[in-house]
Amino acid sequence: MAQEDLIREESMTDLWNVWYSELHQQRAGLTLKVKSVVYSGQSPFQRIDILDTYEFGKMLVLYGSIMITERDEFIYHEMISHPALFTHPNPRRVLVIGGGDGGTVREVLKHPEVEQVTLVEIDQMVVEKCKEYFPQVACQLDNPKTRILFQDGAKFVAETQEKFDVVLVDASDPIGPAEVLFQKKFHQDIYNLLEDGGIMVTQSESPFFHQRTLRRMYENLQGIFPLVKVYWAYVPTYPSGIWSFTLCSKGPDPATDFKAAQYAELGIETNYYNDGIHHAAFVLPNFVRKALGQM
Ligand code: SPD
Repeated sequence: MAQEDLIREESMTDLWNVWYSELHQQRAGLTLKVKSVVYSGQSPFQRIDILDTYEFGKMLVLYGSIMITERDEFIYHEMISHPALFTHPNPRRVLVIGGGDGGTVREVLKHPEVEQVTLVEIDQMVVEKCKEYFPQVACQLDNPKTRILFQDGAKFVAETQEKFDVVLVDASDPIGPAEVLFQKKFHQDIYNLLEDGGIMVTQSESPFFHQRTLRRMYENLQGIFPLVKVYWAYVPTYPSGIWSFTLCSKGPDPATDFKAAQYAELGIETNYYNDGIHHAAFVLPNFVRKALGQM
């Protein structure tokens, strides 16, 4: 083991012995040592905490669930964005539902053909606090190509007359204000506002801990879209570490329509996603295939 990987014993003078624990299924969990509490408050929708941790840097916690940490947010945000954007032939208009931290918008705007990204976030306070405490994540929220609407995402997709090429559902968990973002009616409304050949990606929880949620979403989405594919990424601070996304398409297939030349030419800066991961992420372990009823 490299010397720098060894954690030194904390000295006895370290009296700030505060830990954050997130329980998963009430029977397991993740525990992180906290340096300081940066912010704690209550928005009209949820409790918001920002903690500085030794191992993962600053961390945004909504209603007691970790949303982002400075150290690993890039994985989730790259993986919810680039597989769809390097599959759609010309993603000019992109809609992001949720994602008030701005990480998904940051990744979307690495694609020069995107003319406008619309972020629909229900909780204005999340955007304000992330601009203040996570400037490296929220860095594209003031980009002229970014339009932010503080609205209920489900209401927006049900009522808008606008059309989009790509929709990314960067939801929190299926409890509280985000529960509706996991339901069939919401996904049908997204199908309706997608242009021909449009693509939606939704985060679909942990394939280890949340198999019923994932299976139910997968089956509902198969009833709506002609092509539905689950893929995954490793996110250390999410329950179980393995996290799923579900890509739904009216036409383009991430396996056969990957824009390899454009990927090579663009040379975007990423730390997880690359052309190999684009394909590998769709290869599912057997326990996930079984959970989806594929074997
Ligand atoms: N249990 C954590 C699920 C979080 C998924 N969304 C994160 C939002 C980051 N933009």
